[in-house]
Amino acid sequence: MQDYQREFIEFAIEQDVLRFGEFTLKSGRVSPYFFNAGLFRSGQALARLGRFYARAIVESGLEADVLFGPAYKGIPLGAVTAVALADHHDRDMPFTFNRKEAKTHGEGGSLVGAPLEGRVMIIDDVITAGTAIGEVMEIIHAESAKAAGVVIALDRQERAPDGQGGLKANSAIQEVEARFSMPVVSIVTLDQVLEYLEQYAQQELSGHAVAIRDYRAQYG
Ligand code: OMP
Repeated sequence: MQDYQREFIEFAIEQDVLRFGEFTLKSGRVSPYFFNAGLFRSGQALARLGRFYARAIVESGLEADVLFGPAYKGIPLGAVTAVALADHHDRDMPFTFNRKEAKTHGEGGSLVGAPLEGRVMIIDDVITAGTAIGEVMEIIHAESAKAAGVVIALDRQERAPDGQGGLKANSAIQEVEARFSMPVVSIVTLDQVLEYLEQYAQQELSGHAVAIRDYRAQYG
């Protein structure tokens, strides 16, 4: 794990974004941890978050023509990433987001910002089963654009629920990569969160690693 990844995990815990307990996921699974990106909620936290996303993009070597932040949570994430790429990496990339409901007056349509064309880099929060990303791909394909990849904060490294994808031995992310022929890049993975809890965290936090390992054995 690189230093910036360890710093990101510390930052997420400090901001209460990464929490431990009992959480029911969109997929119905009951998870011993949850990552709520909506709790990065001050100017300073968002600025710092953008720098982590930008760093992950630069480290990945992924190239694209436009950044896309899917509604709702991807909108601020995409915006802060675009700002950080410009401010810290000298990359001034076009940025687009979508509305969930298409507007029928004024500028019309459901896309706002730069045209969604060429290679699109999707900025999102978390992929668990890969359901949300399927919807985003429909928007990109409707514009005849091509997905360059997805950048997320946390890869939960879970299997897709039965009945989705088909390659059951693979993780939901591997299925997303195979189905849409694009890479998924994350700032951190669950393995790195576990490594952090087991090697760097205070005792009151390191205890959560046991429950997470059990969960991973079941769904990972
Ligand atoms: P999938 O659509 O199943 O890949 O789940 C991704 C979505 O689940 C995210 O966009 C969130 O809305 C939500 N989620 C989190 O935000 N954090 C988590 O730790 C877990 C989930 C989840 O419900 O799986």
